[in-house]
Amino acid sequence: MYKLLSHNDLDGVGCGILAKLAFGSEIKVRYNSISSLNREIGFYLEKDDPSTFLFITDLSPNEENEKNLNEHYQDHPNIQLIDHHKTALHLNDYEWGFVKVEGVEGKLESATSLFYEYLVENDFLETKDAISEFVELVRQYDTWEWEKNNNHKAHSLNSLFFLVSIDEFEEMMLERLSQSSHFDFDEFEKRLLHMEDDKIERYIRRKKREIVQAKIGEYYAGVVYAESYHSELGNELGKEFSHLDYIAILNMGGKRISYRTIHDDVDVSEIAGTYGGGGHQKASGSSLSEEAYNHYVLDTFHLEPLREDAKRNRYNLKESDFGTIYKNKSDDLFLVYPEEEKWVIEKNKNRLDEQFASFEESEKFLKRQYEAWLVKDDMFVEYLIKEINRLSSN
Ligand SMILES: [Mn+2]
Repeated sequence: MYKLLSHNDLDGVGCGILAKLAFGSEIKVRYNSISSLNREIGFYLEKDDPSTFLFITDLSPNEENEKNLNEHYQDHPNIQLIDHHKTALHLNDYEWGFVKVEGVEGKLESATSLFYEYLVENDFLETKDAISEFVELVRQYDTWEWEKNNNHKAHSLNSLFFLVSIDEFEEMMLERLSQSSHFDFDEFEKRLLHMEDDKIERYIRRKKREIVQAKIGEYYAGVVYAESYHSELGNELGKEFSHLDYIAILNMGGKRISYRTIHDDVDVSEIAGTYGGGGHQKASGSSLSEEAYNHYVLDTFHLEPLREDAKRNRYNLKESDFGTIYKNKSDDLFLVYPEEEKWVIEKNKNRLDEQFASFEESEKFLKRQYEAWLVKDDMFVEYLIKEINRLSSN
């Protein structure tokens, strides 16, 4: 018998689907959240027949289970862990661990792509176009390469994953992958996915107007309430407000927090760890403990939302030699401009002491300290006219 413990997201379930294609009724598959994996590993070690071959994909055990699994492996070498998260690289020290973040030419791996290779190499599964195409869509979604490649099909696959239950999704995909020569959506799904896309877009637009900024510990966080689309939100809000270190997404009903960052130098698994949670460098979660409640809810409840930068400007542009104008909620006006190889900021015509090596740094400072946003062209023009009038009357 085989058993697979995998993550409950698209990449994790992708592994489960491949496992079922390869082993059929010979494999038992259990999908887990990051936190429930260790309970399942404990269950395997205590209750399952020790001859059961265990796969773990897209997730990694805690330190204690890492030891327990290794002990088990000494007597029963029937464990294979396959993961692609940087945070799991230390598991490569074990014979049963295989963790690879990047493949050739910097291609980012996913658990599904690694597991597919493993199954094919070990003759558990034969390659087939439909399966390879499915695996590639999962990989692109999980690594967000789809966005760079503008591969909307990958995003749609994840939307479909959330539109139905995991069981239904598994069943649909198993049928499609075993019967079709190429992977595609049918006409009904395409229409449904189109509507779903619009819905996600509207949802994100609304959340952009609700997010508040808070300094929590040493980090600047964006705090927003949302029950759905956490990956999309984390990514979109992270890019819109890139001066923030990370986005905290609060699910009040579920009493959970998701932490997402788009930055390589912020590790949100550490932040989740301070509230008893965990996860990966760019995506993690914790429960909403009393301490977390105080930091993220109580201390931020009175705050006004951040404002987005003006989008369709032709004159008030970032990194302009003429200067760029920002405003904050107290109606202070800021001018950012280059001066002798540095970038400087004026606040209501008074020069701030700080100097910056790049425009990005000056803007980050401005947004962190003052929650300022890029104003629309009409305000920029108004400012210029006032300046000209002032200069000509002198
Ligand atoms: Mn993954």
